[in-house]
Amino acid sequence: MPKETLAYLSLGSNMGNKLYYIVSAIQRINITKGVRISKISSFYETDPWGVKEQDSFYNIALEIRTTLLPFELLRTLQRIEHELDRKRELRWGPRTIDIDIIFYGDLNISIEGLTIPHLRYRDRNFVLKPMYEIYSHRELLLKYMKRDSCKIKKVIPKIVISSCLLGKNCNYKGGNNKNELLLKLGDRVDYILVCPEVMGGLGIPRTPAEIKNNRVFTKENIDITSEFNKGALLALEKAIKNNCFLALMKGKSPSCGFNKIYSGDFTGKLIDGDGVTAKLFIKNKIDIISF
Ligand code: PH2
Ligand code: MG
Ligand code: MG
Repeated sequence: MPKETLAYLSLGSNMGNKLYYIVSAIQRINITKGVRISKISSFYETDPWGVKEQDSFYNIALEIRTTLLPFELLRTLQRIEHELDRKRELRWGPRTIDIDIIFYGDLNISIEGLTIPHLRYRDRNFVLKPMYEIYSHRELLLKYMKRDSCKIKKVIPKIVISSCLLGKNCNYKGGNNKNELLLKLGDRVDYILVCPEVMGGLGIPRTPAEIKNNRVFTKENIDITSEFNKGALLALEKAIKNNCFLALMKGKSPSCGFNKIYSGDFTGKLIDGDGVTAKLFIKNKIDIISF
């Protein structure tokens, strides 16, 4: 086993659905081989630093434990930025997602394209403040914080989530699909829990269901499309009431699945498509991240 190094990352977004980009980056970092997220800071809404004429940012910091070498980590983070629509344009200008390495163990290097510790972290409260929550030598950060007068405000974003992902026993088997990363994120966000199938009146446990020709059938071939439609509408209503534009949804499911769902033959095969609630969310401009 190669040794794990403690590293700190700063994430920022100020284009499109900022919350979607930040949480997507968290998910992608966490599923990277050789990287696991050990701490997540609060979310901060921050005044633009550097170039003033742009939208405000969302910023957070992460503590990770990684077996990747610094340049491997850098390349991984750049790949994730690229996957999340990052275009290299104006310096300090608008971006969908920026993922910077602040510390990597106690390494000090400056080579082409990579300086660790980050060259400007000491001048930036949008890096220091989130880091302060999760860094063990916090006094070190405190003395720099006074230099920067840019406004920065802690926020607790509201995010819709499939209840089963938080460990609620509401899936069709009567079990759950608990996700440790999402439980950890729960300290920093306000989750709006939905289980569209239960909201639509179906029981726990229940007969498995899949989508065929745009309708939902149980394995016993009973059409339960109306229950799924009802649950989807109630889930949408809850999202809208709470002003949510991001949903973390259980993958492959006939209600919550996004991009991939089961084929309708009960063989375990996946096809391109969306669950009933996922489809309604997309139509109503609620972005989905699939877990
Ligand atoms: N990133 C920049 C430039 N300015 N300002 C804030 N508030 N947050 C950022 O993440 C940020 C910035 C370039 O990386
Ligand atoms: Mg940056
Ligand atoms: Mg960067």
